[in-house]
Amino acid sequence: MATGEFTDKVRITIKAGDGGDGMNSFKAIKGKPACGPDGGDGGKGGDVYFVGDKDMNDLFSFRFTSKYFAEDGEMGGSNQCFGKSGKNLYIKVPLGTLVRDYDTGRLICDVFEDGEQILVARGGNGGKGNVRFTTARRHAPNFSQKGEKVKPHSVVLEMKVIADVGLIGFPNVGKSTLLSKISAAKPKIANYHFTTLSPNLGVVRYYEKSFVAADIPGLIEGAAQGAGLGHDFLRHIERTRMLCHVVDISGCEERDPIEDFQKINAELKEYSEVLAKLPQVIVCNKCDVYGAEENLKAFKKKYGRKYKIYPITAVTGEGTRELIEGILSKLDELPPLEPIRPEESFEYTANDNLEFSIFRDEDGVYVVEGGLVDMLCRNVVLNNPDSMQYFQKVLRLRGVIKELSKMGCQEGDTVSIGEVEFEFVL
Ligand SMILES: Nc1nc2c(ncn2[C@@H]2O[C@H](COP(=O)(O)OP(=O)(O)OP(=O)(O)O)[C@@H](O)[C@H]2O)c(=O)[nH]1
Ligand SMILES: [Mg+2]
Repeated sequence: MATGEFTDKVRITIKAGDGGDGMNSFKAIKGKPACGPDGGDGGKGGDVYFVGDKDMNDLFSFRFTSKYFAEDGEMGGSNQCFGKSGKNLYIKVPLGTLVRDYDTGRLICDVFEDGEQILVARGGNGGKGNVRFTTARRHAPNFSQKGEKVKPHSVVLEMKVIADVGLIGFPNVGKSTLLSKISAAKPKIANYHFTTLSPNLGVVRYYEKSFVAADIPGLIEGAAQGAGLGHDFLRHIERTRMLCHVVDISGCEERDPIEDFQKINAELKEYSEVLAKLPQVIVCNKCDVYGAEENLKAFKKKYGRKYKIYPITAVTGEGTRELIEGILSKLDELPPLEPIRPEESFEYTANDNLEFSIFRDEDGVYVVEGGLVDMLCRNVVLNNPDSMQYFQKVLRLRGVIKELSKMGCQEGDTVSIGEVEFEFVL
């Protein structure tokens, strides 16, 4: 969603660096024919990390750049020189950013702490230079290995504010005024609905204790279905430990505070069980307005036993001290917020896909495709017997041969795998 300049969900493409190719070269000494092999290894590709940054408030900056690629490794050199590794890429995101794979929706990580670095895509390994293929039998290998190529991946970044307390209530009830009184935050305050258009965070300090409060845009009836600005912002209070429900007790907008309170709770419930279950304290604001006293009495009578109720006047700050103390003691009873851990740790790598598929083309050739083929192409050198042996072994182990037979492939039929074409032998 993007409201004004606030962006809390974006899709970007990330890619770790490719590994550099290994070098295939021979020592050159003036006046002599080529001597021994001396091709060095290619460098490793750079990794991609996400890094938590407490000073970022949203994902706005990602609207201008959608591709984030780490540097590739350099090719190996002659004289056994290693290729330089590609530089890692560190992508800064606000705290509370969930990273998901775009295609599968799978959660990759939750960037939760300031400075936390999470590896999400591993750079490809460099290929080996020809010098590394020297054996007792093979003195002059005339081939080298290619670097591992890695694929780009589409990921979705979704930010959910992390705060101890979420301030909720109808528009214009004084949520932002309250936040500005109890913290150093300077949210926009005005006498009309939907003054606040994106979440504001404020740190509330009280002697040696503190907590973070989040002020979100006002909610209205139907918010859970998207009325007003509500729905999209409700998720920003899902990662809070408790809610501070602000009610305009003066009823100055011809509204009934009790009804207001019930309507908002109904919206929370409709949006998610998580929100409905969060502990709440009630703030009855605008106690300075004529008529507030009477409403407060009725409100306390109805809810005084079930909830802690704090009458305040946010504009003057009256009653806020008791409120802060009340919130702090409630927070003491509640567990701390925890990051959402993916079921299994996961990162993109060059070998994350060794699958294959086979189809028969119009000439009757069996064509094998997929990640497995890419891997084979990198490691197999045509016309080299050792290499071809390895190739056949992999085909057998990975079930390619079995699958070909199953499809009716017979001795003598042509099979095509990457650059290799051969006659099928069982
Ligand atoms: N009389 C009186 N007015 C108040 C009090 N607190 C806030 N207001 C006024 O109420 C109006 C709305 O205040 P905001 O803090 O912007 O309200 P909000 O709940 O953040 O509103 P939205 O961001 O639109 O949801 C402003 O004109 C404030 O000056 C109070 O304690 N007493
Ligand atoms: Mg506001």
